[in-house]
Amino acid sequence: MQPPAAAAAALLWSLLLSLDLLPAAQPQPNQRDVPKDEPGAKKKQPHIVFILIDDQGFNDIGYHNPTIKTPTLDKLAAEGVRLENYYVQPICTPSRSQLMTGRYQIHTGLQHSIIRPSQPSCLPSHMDTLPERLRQAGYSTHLVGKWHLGFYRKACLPTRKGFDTFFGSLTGSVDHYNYLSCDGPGVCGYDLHDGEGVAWGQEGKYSTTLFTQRARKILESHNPTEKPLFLFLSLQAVHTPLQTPKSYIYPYRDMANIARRKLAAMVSTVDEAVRNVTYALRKYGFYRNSVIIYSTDNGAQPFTGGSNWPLRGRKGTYWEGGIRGVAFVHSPLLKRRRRVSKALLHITDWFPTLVGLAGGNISQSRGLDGFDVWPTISEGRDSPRQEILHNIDPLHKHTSESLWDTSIQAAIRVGDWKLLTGYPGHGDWVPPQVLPTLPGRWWDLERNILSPYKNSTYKNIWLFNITADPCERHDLADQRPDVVLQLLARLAYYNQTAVPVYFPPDDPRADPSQHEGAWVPWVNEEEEQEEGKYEGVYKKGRRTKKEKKQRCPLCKLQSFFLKLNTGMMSNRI
Ligand SMILES: *[C@@H]1O[C@H](CO)[C@@H](O)[C@H](O)[C@H]1NC(C)=O
Ligand SMILES: *[C@@H]1O[C@H](CO)[C@@H](O)[C@H](O)[C@H]1NC(C)=O
Ligand SMILES: *[C@@H]1O[C@H](CO)[C@@H](O)[C@H](O)[C@H]1NC(C)=O
Ligand SMILES: *[C@@H]1O[C@H](CO)[C@@H](O)[C@H](O)[C@H]1NC(C)=O
Ligand SMILES: *[C@@H]1O[C@H](CO)[C@@H](O)[C@H](O)[C@H]1NC(C)=O
Ligand SMILES: [Ca+2]
Repeated sequence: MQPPAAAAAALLWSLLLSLDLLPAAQPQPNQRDVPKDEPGAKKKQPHIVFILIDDQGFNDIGYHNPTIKTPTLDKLAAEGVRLENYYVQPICTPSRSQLMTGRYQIHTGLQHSIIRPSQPSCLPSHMDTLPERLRQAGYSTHLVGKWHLGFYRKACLPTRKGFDTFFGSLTGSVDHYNYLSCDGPGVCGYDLHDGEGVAWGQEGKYSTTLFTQRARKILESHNPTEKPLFLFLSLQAVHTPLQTPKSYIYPYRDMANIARRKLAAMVSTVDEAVRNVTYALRKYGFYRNSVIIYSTDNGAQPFTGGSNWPLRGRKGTYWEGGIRGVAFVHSPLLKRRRRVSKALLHITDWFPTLVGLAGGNISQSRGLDGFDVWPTISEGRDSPRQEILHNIDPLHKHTSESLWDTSIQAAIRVGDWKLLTGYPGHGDWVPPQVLPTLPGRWWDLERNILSPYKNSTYKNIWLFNITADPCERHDLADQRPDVVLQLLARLAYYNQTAVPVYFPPDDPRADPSQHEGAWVPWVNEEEEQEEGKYEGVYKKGRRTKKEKKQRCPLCKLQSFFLKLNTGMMSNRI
């Protein structure tokens, strides 16, 4: 039996389809013209410092949770504009791809999951990037830290995608001290790069400190009056492995849960890094003409110390805990400071917003999904954004469903309303872990007993008024089939504009053992473009793990649940 709303929706839907009455076919009002203010008045180009944190949860910052000590971040946010209705994507590559391109994943082919180290995939070759547009506007552009947008060929590297310089890692999950990154058992390599070469010999230096030092060097050696600067500081913190110098853990010694203690310490290290960067901005003469943006890339993973409480869900899910991001803007150029903004904003908005601030030209950037939201952030004007397509992932689908494809994982926000279809990921509310030791895996197992898989009558549609119910506790799908239909129609509209998913299988030539132990591009520029080869084809491509012998009777059950659970949210994401 289907839930009534789903059944009703399915019925109405097929009716609409047969009558060809879909609003999807009509032009849509989502894209608004943004009036250009003060034409002719050439503004001074501000220095732009974008600080992206990896996996910092909603409850992992001092101003949301005083047990986390972030005095610098709290102060910068309080003096600037805190973004409290701001959205990112639920995992790394998707968020980063949207930041760099200003486009939704349905328009880049990156709808499905992350780019794993061995996958021959990266940003679409024809698509312009934020740093390219800023460079075109006269900026000097630098990436320090994590890329995670593919590197199988040189044309994918940050230095070929608009950055003058790059110092950092190419893959998604790197050890903070030895810079090793693994893609499955035994497939490990060194992943720290300077420009297009491997930056050997940095073992033992803690990533957050190393990257902050590089950021300071860039500021020190750049003349702020000569050329505007775009610094993208993309820290590996607070992603696993949970590592940080001991001195930062000490203040949290009373925190009983060890993972939480370490994560809190990592956040405090980030706080100090941001203090150092802002200090350098002042010292070297950038600050007065600068815009500092601080943002997480996705929600936290509660099993490794993070917390999105009281929001529902976690990293890798389309519940608010996965996508409602911690962020603020700090700048002496803000017209109305010391504010909390409740305007609906999304990570794709930075592209047009920052190119706009830079006095650049986006008329050649076709199909942007972001909006210039500077007047919203700076002056408190209404957001031009009324909707967010959180995603449509046709490869993430329940099997053998006869409903219209509400079995496909998709999520959309329209005004107050949010609709989720398919399997949105685990929807538990996870309070911060306070017990000293609660084995993550068993805890996971316990939660998974409620897994919707294997239940032929699982739910496919949820509807929430996020404004009234940010924690997603009151599903209104049954009460408001009319709204469900409207939002399904919006999904169908977006789906018409989608490109096929690009998710190629692993390429064994990527193995670092064939490249002196480092993760580096492995496809020659002369070789034919891989892009397009795997369009729309669902190939998991992961190396088949050697089956471990079952040592205990419960292991089978445990690994079954683990498999279900880690489909798209393994620690490596
Ligand atoms: C901040 O700067 C101080 C002084 O140079 C340095 O000791 C510390 O390691 C830096 N912190 C980080 C996180 O980079
Ligand atoms: C932006 O670029 C387009 C196309 O190259 C050009 O026609 C237009 O004049 C440019 N606009 C500005 C403000 O430079
Ligand atoms: C989305 O569009 C594709 C390509 O046109 C189509 O094959 C697919 O069925 C659509 N998805 C849904 C859920 O309608
Ligand atoms: C399947 O899911 C539905 C809806 O969530 C629930 O009411 C039902 O009890 C579940 N059935 C089983 C066998 O778990
Ligand atoms: C959502 O809830 C808010 C707060 O209760 C309310 O003001 C708003 O009208 C609701 N939105 C819709 C579309 O019903
Ligand atoms: Ca992340």
